[in-house]
Amino acid sequence: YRQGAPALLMGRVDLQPTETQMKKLIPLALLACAATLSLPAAAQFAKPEDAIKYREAVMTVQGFHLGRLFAMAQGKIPFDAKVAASDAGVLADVTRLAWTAFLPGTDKGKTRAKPDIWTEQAKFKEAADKMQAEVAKLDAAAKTGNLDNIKAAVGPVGQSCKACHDNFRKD
Ligand code: ASC
Repeated sequence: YRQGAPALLMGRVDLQPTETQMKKLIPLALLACAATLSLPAAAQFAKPEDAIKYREAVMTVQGFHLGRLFAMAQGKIPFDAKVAASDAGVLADVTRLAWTAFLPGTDKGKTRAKPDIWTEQAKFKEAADKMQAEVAKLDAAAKTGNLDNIKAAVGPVGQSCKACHDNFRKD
């Protein structure tokens, strides 16, 4: 900022000093991320309720962005290619998050999570992987900017959500 701002004030658009500073920070930022990811998952949640709240928040965000893609695919709201691409990109990122929050012991209390998540772990992981694979296809479809491609890809994502909910969520 200190080096970049005067350059801007002098009418130059060269932001190289700021970029250089940013680049120096990248390895540090990556280290910080890696350190966080390598912590035991449990250390990220002080209480079981926190893990439950976290995964429900992730589901809410997923539902919002998928819901908007469905609304566009079904013609309920106008199609906006940029919004659709952004929604699918958000989904591709956010659908990675909930899994660390399905900790053993978090099937108790205010949750609709079924014990099967922990007793049928391979099946649960398979459902999770399927959903993420379908989301990856939706992301690729949305990046084409073509509504027909999105229409074809959004259904299988919804089905993969539903399959997991049917098997692993209490109603
Ligand atoms: C959604 C959403 C889900 C799935 C599921 C599909 O938009 O929030 O959980 O699709 O309802 O059947």
